[in-house]
Amino acid sequence: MTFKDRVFSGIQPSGDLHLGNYLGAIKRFVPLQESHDCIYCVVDMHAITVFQDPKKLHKSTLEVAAAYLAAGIDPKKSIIFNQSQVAEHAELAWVFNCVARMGWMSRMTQFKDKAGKNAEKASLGLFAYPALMAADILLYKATHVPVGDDQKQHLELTRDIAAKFNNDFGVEFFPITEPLIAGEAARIMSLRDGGKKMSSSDPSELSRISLTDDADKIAKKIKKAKSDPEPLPSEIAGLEGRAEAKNLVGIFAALSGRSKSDILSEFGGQGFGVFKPALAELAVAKLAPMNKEMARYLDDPKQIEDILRDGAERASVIAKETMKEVRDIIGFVK
Ligand code: AQP
Repeated sequence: MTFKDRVFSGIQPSGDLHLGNYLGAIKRFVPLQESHDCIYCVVDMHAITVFQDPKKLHKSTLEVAAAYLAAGIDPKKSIIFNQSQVAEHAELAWVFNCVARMGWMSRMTQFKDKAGKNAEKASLGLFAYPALMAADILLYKATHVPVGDDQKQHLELTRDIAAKFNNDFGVEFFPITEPLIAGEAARIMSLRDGGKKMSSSDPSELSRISLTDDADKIAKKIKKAKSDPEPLPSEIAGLEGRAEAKNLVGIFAALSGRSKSDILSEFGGQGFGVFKPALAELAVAKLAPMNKEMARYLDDPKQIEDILRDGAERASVIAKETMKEVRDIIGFVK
């Protein structure tokens, strides 16, 4: 069976949107609109797997939607909506809770990282998160999912769930989704520790550049970013064992749309005293227009809420159709 090419991706409204979210996900969502039907979701039900202050959740949901719009996602062409407005996400997630195996879920490294030593106190939702993510994607029979490298394991689980559902019921109903993970920005690392990914839950604000940071903050964070005393190499091989240098060069490459080797041929032999100001200037130039656009959208929350409601209505049409067929396949009486 062939499936219509369709892209789905989402971002949690769980705090500061950062450069990793932008380069690893949002920026890549935009050009896909030219070649695919795209559905971009603000995954608020994922966010509540850890407690969220209701006022902050509301504000962050509008911020993620504003970031989508400011980056250039066209709400007429693509669907932009928040997950909780389409109840079928939760319904299909339950079905997938019954398809996925405990052993598969127990191997998810993100749960282990986020729950840490306190797994007993983590919510059941945090454990089941990847089944909800599979439901988000497969509800729309999405064939392609642009995400950062940290989501690779969850995408593999989505493929396993689709294959097991198809196999258990003897159907070819769900596609085996392809992850779209590539490029210099697949994993942006913390500015304070090149061994950790840039993340909104890092307690140090200096570890990440937020999409709402002004020019001064961006410049300060890049100036304080961890580096090393050596000059930059002229070849990529010279970045081995230099996690922080590799990360900063990767950020430069992703922001400028150039390759790492191109950046090194320009900056090879120069120290961070030269490279960091150039990176700060580039980051400010690339992020300032987006920052301004986000603020403009956020000045009119009603407009964003209308866009999300309209998107949810359009998403619901597809979601309802899928769930109707899923209920038939499973044998639920209607
Ligand atoms: N550091 C990163 N580099 C590249 N891509 C990244 N993404 C996140 N961090 C990086 C990508 O952004 C999209 C949305 O991610 P999410 O909403 O699932 O949030 P997350 O991955 O949980 O992001 P955080 O900031 O790291 O949150 P916490 O701290 O809660 O874990 C995804 O496509 C993701 O790959």
